[in-house]
Amino acid sequence: MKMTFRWYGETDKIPLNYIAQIQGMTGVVTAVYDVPVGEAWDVEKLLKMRDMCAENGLEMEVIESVPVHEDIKLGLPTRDKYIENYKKNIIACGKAGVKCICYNFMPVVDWLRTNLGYAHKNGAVSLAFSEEELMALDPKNLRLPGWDESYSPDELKSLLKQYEGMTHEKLFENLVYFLNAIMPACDEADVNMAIHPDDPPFDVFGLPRIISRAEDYDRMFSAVPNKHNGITFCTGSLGAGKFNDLVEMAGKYADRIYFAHLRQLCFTSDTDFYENGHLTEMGNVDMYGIVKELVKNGFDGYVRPDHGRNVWGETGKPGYGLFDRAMGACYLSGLFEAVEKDLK
Ligand code: DNO
Repeated sequence: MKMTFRWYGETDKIPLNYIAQIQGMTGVVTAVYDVPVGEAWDVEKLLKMRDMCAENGLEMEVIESVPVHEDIKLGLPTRDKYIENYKKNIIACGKAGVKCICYNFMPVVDWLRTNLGYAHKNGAVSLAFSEEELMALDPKNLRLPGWDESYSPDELKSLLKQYEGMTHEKLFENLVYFLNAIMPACDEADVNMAIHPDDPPFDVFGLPRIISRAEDYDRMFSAVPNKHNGITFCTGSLGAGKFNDLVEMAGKYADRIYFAHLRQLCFTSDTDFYENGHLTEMGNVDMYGIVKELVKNGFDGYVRPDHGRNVWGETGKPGYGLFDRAMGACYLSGLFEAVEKDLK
C-alpha cells in the first residue's frame, strides 16, 4: 500500500512540505480545481503540479476527483461531449504519472453531513450526521467543504428538477454507459478508475444512489468487468449504513480496491453518528479488521486518512485539518506494518 494525503492544491493552507514531514507519506491526492466540471484539463497544469509535489519528495499518483458532469449522470444527449473531455482528462492524467482516479456518481450532492462543528467533550470538533437534521435541510441551498462541484441555488433548483423521475435503473445504465465509454482511455493510459461510494449510502432528497452496498459492486463489476474499473473503499461512507459489513466487503473486493479512504464513525443511534479519530476503539468502524482483510486478500492500492477531527485548536476546512489526519496516517501505517508482518 501507499499512504497518501489529500491536498487541495496551491490554495490549501497545508503546505506540501508539511505533508512530506508526516512519516510514511508517499504522495498527495489532489485535483485541478479551477476548471469547470466537464471541461478538459491542461496537461501542462498537471505536469506542473506533479513537479511541485516531486520537489517536496511526494508523488502525485492519485487524482480525487475528476468530477462527472451531471449530463452524463442524467444520460442527456450532450453527455458524449462531456465523456470525450473525460477521456482526454484520463489521458492527460496518465501522462502526468497518475495511476488512479477517484470519482463518484452521486446525483447533484456529493458527501453529506448535517453538522460541520460537532463538539467533543475533549475540545475536538468533527463532522456529524443526524437524520432529523437531514430532514430539515434545504437541498436547494447546500454546499459542503471539499465538494468538487459548486452550484448556485438557481442551478441547484433546475438540476433537481431535471432529476425528477430518475430511477435507480436508469442511473445505473448511465453509469455503465459512461464506464464502457471511458475504459479504452483507461486501457491506453493504464489508469484505474475508483468509484467513491455514496455518502451516506442511501437515497437523499429523493435522488437515487446506486453505489451503496455489496450488491451494487457486484452488479457494476458484472456489467463492466474491465480491470481498470475499480473502487474507492470509503469506510466513512459505506459505514454510515449499518447494513454494510465493512470487514467482509474489504476482503471480498480487495483486488478491485485501488484506493482506500479510512475514516472512523461513532454511532449515537441507529442512524446518527459523529466522526472520530481513526483508531478502532474510537468508533464503529473496525479499522483493524478492515486492514487485516485488505492485506490478507492482496490489497495493493493507495490509502489516505479520511476526515479527521479538528484538534489542538486547529481551524480550517472541516474534516481536512492537518493534525488529526497526520495522526490518523501514522496510526494506519502502523496498523498496516503490523498486519503485513504478522501475515508474512
Ligand atoms: C469527502 C470525499 C468526497 C470524494 C468524492 C469523490 O470527503 O471523500 O467528496 O472526494 O465523492 O468524487
